[in-house]
Amino acid sequence: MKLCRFKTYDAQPRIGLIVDSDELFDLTPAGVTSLSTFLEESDFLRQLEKLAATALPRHPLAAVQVITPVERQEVWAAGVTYLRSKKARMDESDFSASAYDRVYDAERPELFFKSLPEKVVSPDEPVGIRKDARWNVPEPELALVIDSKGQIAGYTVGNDMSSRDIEGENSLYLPQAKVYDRSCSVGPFVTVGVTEAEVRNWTIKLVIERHGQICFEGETSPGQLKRTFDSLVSFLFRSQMFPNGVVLLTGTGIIPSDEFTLQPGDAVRIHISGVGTLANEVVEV
Ligand code: DO4
Ligand code: MG
Repeated sequence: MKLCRFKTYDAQPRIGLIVDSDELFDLTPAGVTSLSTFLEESDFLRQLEKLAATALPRHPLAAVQVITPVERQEVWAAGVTYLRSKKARMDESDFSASAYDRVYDAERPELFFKSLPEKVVSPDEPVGIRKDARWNVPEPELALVIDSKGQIAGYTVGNDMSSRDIEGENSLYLPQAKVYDRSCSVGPFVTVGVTEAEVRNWTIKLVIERHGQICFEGETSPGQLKRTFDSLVSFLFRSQMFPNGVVLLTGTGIIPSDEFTLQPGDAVRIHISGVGTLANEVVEV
């Protein structure tokens, strides 16, 4: 089952249950007004089954604006969780190569703060590349939607936009390479009621179009992720509370070749087979 946040003419965010690929049920009249609060409830899956059999208003998906499922959660990210990412970081940086090599094998993962909730970019809104960077890429990542108790409630799509030249120059510049205006997009749907084993069989695809032509495409699978989801979550929750829950991007396994950099106007599409497609155009910020 998939959930989303959406807006109609009244511009108030509403909560939707995706019925099929074309339509959603509006859960708001049934009292579901906050996605993260609903996902805190231990029996939310049972409630969803009942709600799916209730007469609720339906909307064609094409007639609503789907917005990011992130409400009040911080967004964090894991790095160097795929072999492809370790290789790319070591290639881009003489300075920090051994740090990336070590963290890939270490017990403690790399975890970094990515975005305040209010700065998260919704599907179909522009993501940013920094004016002062010359080597920019999207990072297509499976995102875990985690409740305040540290339980994984669902899965969505994240884009960890990154400036590789800034990151490669000095690892102390990582926050500037990763955190700037429009650097994090999350959505469109949250898939619930699936196991980690099922999610590991999904595919993640990245397609970048420039002037209507595909200029990069790549594919991986969460099955290639070196760490378990629970181990990432348990490190994130060590000595830290998330009263509103948290969204964790789990790292990228798709990195364009070193000659590639994004340009303003590029269209980025990240498709995760069990969730849907997160699409954003690129602007300079
Ligand atoms: O330190 C580098 C961050 C790597 C990252 O964001 C990733 O592997 O996805
Ligand atoms: Mg990343």
